[in-house]
Amino acid sequence: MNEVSLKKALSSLNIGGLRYFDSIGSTNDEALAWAASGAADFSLVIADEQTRGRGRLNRKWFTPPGSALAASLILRPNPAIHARPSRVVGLAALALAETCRTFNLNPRIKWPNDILVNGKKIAGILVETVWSGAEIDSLVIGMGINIYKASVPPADLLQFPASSLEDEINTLPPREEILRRVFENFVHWRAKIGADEFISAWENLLAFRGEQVQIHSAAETISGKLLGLDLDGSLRLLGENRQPAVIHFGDVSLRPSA
Ligand code: BT5
Repeated sequence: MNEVSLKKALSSLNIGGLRYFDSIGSTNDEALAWAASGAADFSLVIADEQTRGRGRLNRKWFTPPGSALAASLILRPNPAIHARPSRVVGLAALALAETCRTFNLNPRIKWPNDILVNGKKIAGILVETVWSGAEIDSLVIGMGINIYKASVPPADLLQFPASSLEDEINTLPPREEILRRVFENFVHWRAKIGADEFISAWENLLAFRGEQVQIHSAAETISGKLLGLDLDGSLRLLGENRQPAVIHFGDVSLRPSA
């Protein structure tokens, strides 16, 4: 993978710009700085290796060289995204899940930001915002996808089991081709982000739907049956006392109840 092969693979998409790195700290950090200095809509930062890849809550994201995809996409919000910016994590999740489906896999979205295949995490999403006063200037959508087996971190670094595309399917296309599929799906769903169909497609892919789950945050743990999504992408649960509960995005993690 290099800048030339990426530009060629992505040539049918209307990308705003591309910065490719053999090695970088974090593609999201580079994209946040580029967005703040005026990057065009749909500009991409892609790296072969990340040395300081980030998850949420300053957790680490493992991206060893030659094994994974680490990409950050800069979005300039349109009116539909300004109206419901919290749907953007769903946009990335749908694009990644539908890419897995092109390999005949049966992906699930572990709300809010993980893609599971056969119950194991294969990709993660980190959405960050560049503000202009109280307005969103741009969104940076970081996506890490485990392609080859070497991308899967050792089990002692994980709170949740992980896998790679290579572990799940027989024949893998080049990484550039996988990225092209991700961004094609992204373009498809971005055009529908304001529609009800968007929420139902996202909801239909949720992991643990209809099952008992626990939502952990620093402040509390909430248990309930996972029902689906609200219009802003918040998670709807039926609490143990049969009271409905709505979980907003934030630093929460979802686990199936033991
Ligand atoms: C995420 O965080 O899942 C978001 C990951 C986003 C990574 C992309 S790569 C491109 C862009 N640039 C960045 O710097 N970041 C983004 P979270 O839900 O907090 O999960 C993090 C946890 O996942 C870690 O604490 C590990 O337990 C586990 N983990 C780390 N690397 C992993 C990997 N390659 N595959 C599966 N799990 C991993």
